[in-house]
Amino acid sequence: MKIYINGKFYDKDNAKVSVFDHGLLYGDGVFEGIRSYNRLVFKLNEHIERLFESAHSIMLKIPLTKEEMIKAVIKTLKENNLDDAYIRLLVTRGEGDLGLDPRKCRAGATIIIIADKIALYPEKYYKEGLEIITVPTVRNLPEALNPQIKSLNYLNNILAKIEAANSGCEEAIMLDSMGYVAECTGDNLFIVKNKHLYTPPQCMGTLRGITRDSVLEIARKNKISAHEHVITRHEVYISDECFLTGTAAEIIPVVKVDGRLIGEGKPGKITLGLIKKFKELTKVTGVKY
Ligand code: PXG
Repeated sequence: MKIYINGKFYDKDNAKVSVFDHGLLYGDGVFEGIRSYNRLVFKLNEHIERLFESAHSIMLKIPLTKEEMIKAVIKTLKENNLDDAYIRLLVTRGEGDLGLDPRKCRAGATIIIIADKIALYPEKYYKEGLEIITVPTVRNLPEALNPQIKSLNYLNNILAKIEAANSGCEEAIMLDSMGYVAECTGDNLFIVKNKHLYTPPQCMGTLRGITRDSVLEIARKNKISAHEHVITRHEVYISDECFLTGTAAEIIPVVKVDGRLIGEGKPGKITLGLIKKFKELTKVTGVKY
């Protein structure tokens, strides 16, 4: 495996950053998780756009242009010769001192790109569906650390993941401070009711997921009415179908929430149709390498 750090490639054992990097000391940085299928990078421009938006919001200057960043991702993929890959792109605040003041990070940002293979959940869950629960840890307040910023500080989500694991579940529903469904720890949530698709709007402490947007696009193209609407736990419990979306997870059906069976307790028809269309889309769209 060849890992890109600030323009150079390193083997896994030699790919290292300073212990004074503020990405490590404070989670001060931003990231993206991207996938390629069949030598096509899915929604690369959208991921780069979101990375630069996250960086702009936290006043982190990325020392590459968007075009240069795209080239760096493509170069890393070519170097690793993977047909299907998961790409983790990180920009940290860089090396500073032990104080949290980012102005001390004089050397500028560190850019790291790792391309590898991952399957987020065991294959059986894609066929049979996941059981998930709502956890006590609420999603970060947009007024504090906006979930739209894909920052390296993922403790909010990790705490929720721990709570899910403690209850024997793979994923957790996180609510916003008002008690509405925000999202899961690394995925967006959708429900289907009476053939209509619903997902929480991005202002509800929800990341505007790129897979989420692809699903909304596929739904609208296939004449499935799709709505960005606030969702309560009750509405999830009484939904006909439920599924999660994310670059790492792709689209995964949910069949049980907080002990309540969803629909007939197996992956729903609309969910399976969307999975099929999403797979078709990933095979033919993207930036080639
Ligand atoms: N919500 C959150 C909080 C996320 O982190 C998504 C939704 C889905 O967004 P995309 O754009 O990917 O459709 C994410 C992204 C992991 C992992 O290892 C998960 C994500 C990113 C990086 C790693 O579980 N999910």
